[in-house]
Amino acid sequence: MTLVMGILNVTPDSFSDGGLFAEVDAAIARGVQLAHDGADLVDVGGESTRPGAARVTVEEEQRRVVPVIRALAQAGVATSIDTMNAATARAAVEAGASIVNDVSGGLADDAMAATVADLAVDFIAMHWRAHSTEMDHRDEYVDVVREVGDELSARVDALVAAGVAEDRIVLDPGLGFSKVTDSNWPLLANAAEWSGGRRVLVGASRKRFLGAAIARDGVDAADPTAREAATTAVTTLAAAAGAWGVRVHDARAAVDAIRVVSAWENAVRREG
Ligand code: PMM
Repeated sequence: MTLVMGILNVTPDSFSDGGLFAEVDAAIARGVQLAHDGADLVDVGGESTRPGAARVTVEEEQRRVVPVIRALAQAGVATSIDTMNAATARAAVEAGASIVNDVSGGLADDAMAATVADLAVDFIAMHWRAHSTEMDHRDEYVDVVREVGDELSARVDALVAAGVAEDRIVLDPGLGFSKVTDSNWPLLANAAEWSGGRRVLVGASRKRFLGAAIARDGVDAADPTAREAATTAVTTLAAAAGAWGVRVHDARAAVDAIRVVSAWENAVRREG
């Protein structure tokens, strides 16, 4: 069955009210809640990758995520680390994370591939062209499915050359990353083509392209929380298409959708 990865961003705009400890405590509570809601895994990130977001230092990133991962591990909650930094990936795995999720697929930090090979954990390689400040200008494709497939396949080759076991690699189309609106749908609809049969993670939750699809009178397409039903529709279709996992804010809704897909599939009459 498709796995549910619950999103836990420890990325406050400022620590001015409450400070880092309050932020970390709130994040731990949220992670436990996600697991309680049925998330198989909680994806902990300390650096915002929103369009236009500035980068944080590796030290600051680790101050945010490491205590959260350690506390969740103690609470029996499985985690992945959402980072582009090899040093943070290592610190997070040492604190208990079991998967490294890199939105740059190893491109942002030259040390990532060798670090993941050494850590011997699963690696989520997302399709990525540029950092958040410039990614919206890199939505340039003639054939998005073929180009994303080729660029991901080049990442797989580089990772394997650095010693990462091929079956440790999960591919992700990077919805919303250098893909403004229309570029996202062909990737969702043709995952078998660009993934070359590898495990696929889909991260559509509350993203802008869903807002564009549901926009009409009475719907605030700019409000991310108005995109929940659309997110669940994508989860349903991704699960039916055999996705390995979905990365979502609302774990309960995703689990419900995946259970429905499973009940439906179990009821299909097969010959023989
Ligand atoms: N999206 C975001 C952050 N990390 N990781 C993977 N593997 N796939 C994604 O699509 C992805 C990600 C940005 O979304 P958020 O700001 O809602 O966390």
